[in-house]
Amino acid sequence: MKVLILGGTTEASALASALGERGIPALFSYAGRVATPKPQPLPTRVGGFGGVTGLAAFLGEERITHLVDATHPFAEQMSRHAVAAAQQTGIRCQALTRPPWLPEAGDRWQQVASVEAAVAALAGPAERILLAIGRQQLAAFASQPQHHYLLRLVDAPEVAPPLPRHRVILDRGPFTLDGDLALLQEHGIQRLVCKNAGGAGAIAKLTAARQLGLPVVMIERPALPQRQEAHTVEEVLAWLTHDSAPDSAPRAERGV
Ligand code: 3Y8
Ligand code: NAP
Repeated sequence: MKVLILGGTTEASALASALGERGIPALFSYAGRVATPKPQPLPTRVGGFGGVTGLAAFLGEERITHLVDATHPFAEQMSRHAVAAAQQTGIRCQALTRPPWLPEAGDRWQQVASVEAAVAALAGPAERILLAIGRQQLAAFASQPQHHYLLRLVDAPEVAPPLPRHRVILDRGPFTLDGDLALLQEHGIQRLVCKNAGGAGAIAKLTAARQLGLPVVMIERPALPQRQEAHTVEEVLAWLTHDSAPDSAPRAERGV
């Protein structure tokens, strides 16, 4: 058995630790989006594969037997490529993902379907807005220049974002409730924009917004291809163990 983890999330890191502790042969993969990605307890590669063809070739060259797509729910293209490469090569593939957040009593969410819809939702008088969607999609908000944006980024942007009034804070999650409460209060934030990432790493800002009674523009997830999904590391380990059992056919099929 040899596992390839497509990483970049808290769940991917937890799976990497579990495989490392069990001595299960595995590789970890980052896209190379940030300058210093978190070190992993597995051999790690950084950078794209070169599309579906490149990924399929990599799976063969590295003799991967199991592909785990533990990328972020918004990493749509990587997830589509993982499904396609697994189909092409016949290699088993499972996604490790977390359920979306759901609004609770006291939440003031405006759920939108895309970044573009989130931009449109900001039409109106100037506000102080926490834009907690990272770096890649900031330019879209240039069409709502009236706001003062607080941008939380992992790395300092090479070029200033095209937002006339903005401030950058550099921070990498997982985030804490105390930290996010202080951030929202210190900067007088009046509205948040974020992605429905799910998971524990970025939920603090939503709890803080609820406590402060702040509205949230929540960008819902893109549709992902049909695939086998696990929500916990234990489910992935069971899948790997079951698959590697000497005769992994279900008992009923073994006629016992
Ligand atoms: C490079 C690798 C771990 C993983 C930690 C999780 C939690 C903290 C919360 C906010 C939201 C955001 C952003 C975020 C979170 C975890 C997780 C998560 C959101 C790192 C990491 C990589 C990235 C890429 C980066 C994106 C950006 C998105 C910042 C590592 C730290 C906003 C997503 O500058 C850039 O180009 C950044 C790009 C993709 C979204 C964007 O479009 O800008 N993540 N984030 C991965 C790679 O190269 O393959 O160093 O850990 C990982 C984590 N970021 O092991 O503990 O599991 O989600 N990441 C979002 O959710 O909206 C921050 O500020 O509140
Ligand atoms: P994406 O748009 O779905 O993927 C774009 C391309 O980036 C892919 O086609 C692939 O390039 C490369 N890629 C993506 N993830 C990779 C990985 N783990 N290993 C190797 N190559 C990868 O991806 P994204 O949304 O930019 O996310 C990039 C990384 O950041 C992922 O690891 C993801 O888990 C992490 N992340 C993303 C978000 C987010 O909000 N999108 C949040 C937290 C963490 P090729 O086509 O050349 O193979």
